[in-house]
Amino acid sequence: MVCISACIGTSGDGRGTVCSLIAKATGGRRPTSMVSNRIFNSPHEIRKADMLNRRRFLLTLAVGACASPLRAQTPTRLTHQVKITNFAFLPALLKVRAGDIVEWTNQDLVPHTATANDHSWDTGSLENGVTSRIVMSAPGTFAYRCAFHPHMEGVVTVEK
Ligand SMILES: [Cu+2]
Repeated sequence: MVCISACIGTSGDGRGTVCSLIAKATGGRRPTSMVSNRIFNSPHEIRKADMLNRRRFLLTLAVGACASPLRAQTPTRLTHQVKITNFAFLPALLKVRAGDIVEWTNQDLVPHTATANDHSWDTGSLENGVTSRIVMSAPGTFAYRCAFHPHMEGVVTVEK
């Protein structure tokens, strides 16, 4: 339904980008030429035919716009999992895309953290079995460690 509303505003002249694309896809038919050349007996009949055509047009619009590649380009946000086990981050090196989520789960009996060395993010103290999620919105290379056990190190690389 979002697909329809994006185009209704310009359906009058058919000059909107999406509208003209759809007009081409539907054989050049535009909303303005929706009432065909047949003779109508009353204004009521014209209105009825117009509405039917309009409905058919919107249906075409919805199907066409929703199936367009524009929709497929929507980036997908991925979730990456890092286990904290035996005083180590697994995997220690992680490559993600900006907007992705990294999830740390502590499987050790003692608490750990995943704390960026530049302090741009921090899971805080994670008890055994606890998971913390961080959205990696800023691109860059982030070395991190456990605040309690600094020898525990990892790197998250965030690509644009
Ligand atoms: Cu630790």
